[in-house]
Amino acid sequence: MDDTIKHVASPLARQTLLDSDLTRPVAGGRPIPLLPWVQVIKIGGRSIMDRGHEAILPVVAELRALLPEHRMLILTGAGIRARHLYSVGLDLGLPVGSLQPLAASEAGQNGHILGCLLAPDGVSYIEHPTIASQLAIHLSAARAVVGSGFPPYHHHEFPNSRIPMHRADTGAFLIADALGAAGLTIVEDVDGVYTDDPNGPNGKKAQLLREASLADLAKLKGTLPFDPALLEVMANARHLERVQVVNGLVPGRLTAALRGQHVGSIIRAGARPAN
Ligand code: GWN
Ligand code: ATP
Repeated sequence: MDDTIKHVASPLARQTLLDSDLTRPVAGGRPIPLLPWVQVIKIGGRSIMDRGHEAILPVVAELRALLPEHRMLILTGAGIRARHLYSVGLDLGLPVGSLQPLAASEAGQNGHILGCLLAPDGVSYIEHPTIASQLAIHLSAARAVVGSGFPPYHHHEFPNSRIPMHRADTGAFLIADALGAAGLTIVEDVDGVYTDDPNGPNGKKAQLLREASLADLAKLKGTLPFDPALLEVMANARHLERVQVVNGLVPGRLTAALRGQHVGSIIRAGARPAN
């Protein structure tokens, strides 16, 4: 009898995937950028959307004016409704994996609102599965789309804390880096990242960091204006070398940031080849 067993030649076939010395020759190349022309913009849930028309309409006007210049994936954060949900859910003892999708749906609601306002310009809200597999065709048909910034971890959310650690800032970075996007701009209600919360008790002493590395931010003792998990995913970036945090309440800042100007805080990410 001939040997009918088929052998599939693979450099990884006989090796543990945990040994980076063995995987590096195969996995060490930089991945291809899928959509190198797309600009990803994260609009704050609490900092912009919760403020209603006074904050939202000028941002919508800027996004509208940017359409001829850029193709954009606009992602929204969750805001105050998610915070209320966390407090009710935690009081009831819900696990983090149940809170994650509930909070994510609030980010989606804010995206639906923004999508409605930009609908006359051909912009629609598109669903997570559509972002995952049909983003290119949608961005070929329209200059921009809106989506939820939350990553869909659902019940797979890491149980490192009772509050979901992967929120809209982290989700926006994960998708922007996975796509090899042209940039990520995080739109908030402050001029950038300060040495301490400018609206907190020590706010008067807080200084704006025009530029910061991940190591600089790790040294800060206070809070940050984005999910702490963002720092961890930025340290493992494959494409994005920087993120800019800008004040969306000041007209023109978002536009300037997308034109490559330094108008907020630039945080340098750790893009490096895969291993
Ligand atoms: O519902 O606003 O997508 O784009 O993380 O999952 O919790 O879902 O569990 O395509 O798949 O609420 O229903 O909801 O925000 O996430 O979407 O209207 O399965 O378009 O059905 O990955 O929008 O929603 O909340 O983003 O962030 O139906 Mo919503 Mo969100 Mo819609 Mo989406 Mo989650 Mo879907 Mo999903 Mo769920
Ligand atoms: P979400 O999208 O999750 O709803 P958001 O991105 O809209 O949230 P916040 O999470 O409220 O916004 O973050 C912005 C706020 O963070 C600012 O209004 C500011 O008061 C606060 N903040 C805390 N620490 C800092 C810091 N070091 N530098 C700047 N702002 C900070």
